[in-house]
Amino acid sequence: MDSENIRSIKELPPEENMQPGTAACAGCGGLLTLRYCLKALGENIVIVNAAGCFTLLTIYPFSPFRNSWLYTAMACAPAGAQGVRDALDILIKKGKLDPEENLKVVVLAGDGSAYDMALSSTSGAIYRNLDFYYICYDNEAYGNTGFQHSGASPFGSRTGTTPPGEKVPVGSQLQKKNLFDIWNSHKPPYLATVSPAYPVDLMNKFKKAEQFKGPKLFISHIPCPPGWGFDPSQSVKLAKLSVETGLWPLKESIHGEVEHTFVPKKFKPVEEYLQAQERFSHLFKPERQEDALKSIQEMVDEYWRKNTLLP
Ligand SMILES: Cc1ncc(C[n+]2csc(CCOP(=O)(O)OP(=O)(O)O)c2C)c(N)n1
Ligand code: SF4
Repeated sequence: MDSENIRSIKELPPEENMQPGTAACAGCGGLLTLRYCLKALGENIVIVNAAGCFTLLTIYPFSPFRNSWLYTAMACAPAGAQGVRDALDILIKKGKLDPEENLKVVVLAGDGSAYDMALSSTSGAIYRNLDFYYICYDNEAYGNTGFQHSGASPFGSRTGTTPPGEKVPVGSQLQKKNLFDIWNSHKPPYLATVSPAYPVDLMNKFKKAEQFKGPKLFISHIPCPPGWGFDPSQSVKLAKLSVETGLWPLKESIHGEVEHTFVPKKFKPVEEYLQAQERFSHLFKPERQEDALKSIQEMVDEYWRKNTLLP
């Protein structure tokens, strides 16, 4: 990619590095994120894929990718990436691989892997300054196996293992982990949040990341129609709402210094986002759970106040 910033969606590279016709659900926000990421990364990459929904994209002998792809267990994609990176470096050093033919190493993982099972192996990879890209598509649950609660599931949500009931009407009582801050405390060269509803922001972040050697980390908040409970046609609208309500701040960090890359002029109420999904419907009916709704809004306001972007 050239170094000029992309200014509009019309300037996105026309090349597709992922072919249509995958086994992913219609309207999968993760698939859309991946499509944009692959436009940015090009085809000279090897994907190290932690078990999850995207395991199903490549089923021998079919693959939607133009690039190489390696499957690992949920906890160890960053360790797999280390092995691939080492092998490439050794081949280059021995003169058996032309540096021109070097591949970018890319981890692809869901939130169950990134926030929970692979947290320590990711921490180790960042600590060792492994030269790789990490893309976490965050649908806020263990999607592939029935949408069970993960460390990324938000307070008040219904998941496969936090069904709202008489004893716990709110659904999940836990707060989503702050993976951005956890990763950022390692001061990686480049870290960003992205969204499939903001492809220009996403592409420019990948362009910027390219200049850094070491870990380049991305977390994308991705709508999941079957897990969240909405019509697949509304996927991009929901991704946009999570940003417009302030729930998913678009930001980047360079060596630990954080900057927001987009701040909504006027924040929409969080309820607009919550009401559009079945997984939060119990907060509105049979009666409104005012305390829960208020605390979700307050959590968002507090974030932006802390970042001095709200009065
Ligand atoms: C140690 C371990 N436990 C359970 C599983 C079964 N499993 C396969 S995919 C998956 C869900 C992965 O969730 P996530 O990482 O969020 O990705 P998503 O399915 O949402 O794409 C699980 C639990 C596994 N592969 N390994
Ligand atoms: S379950 Fe959700 S994340 Fe998984 S493929 Fe379907 S839409 Fe995508």
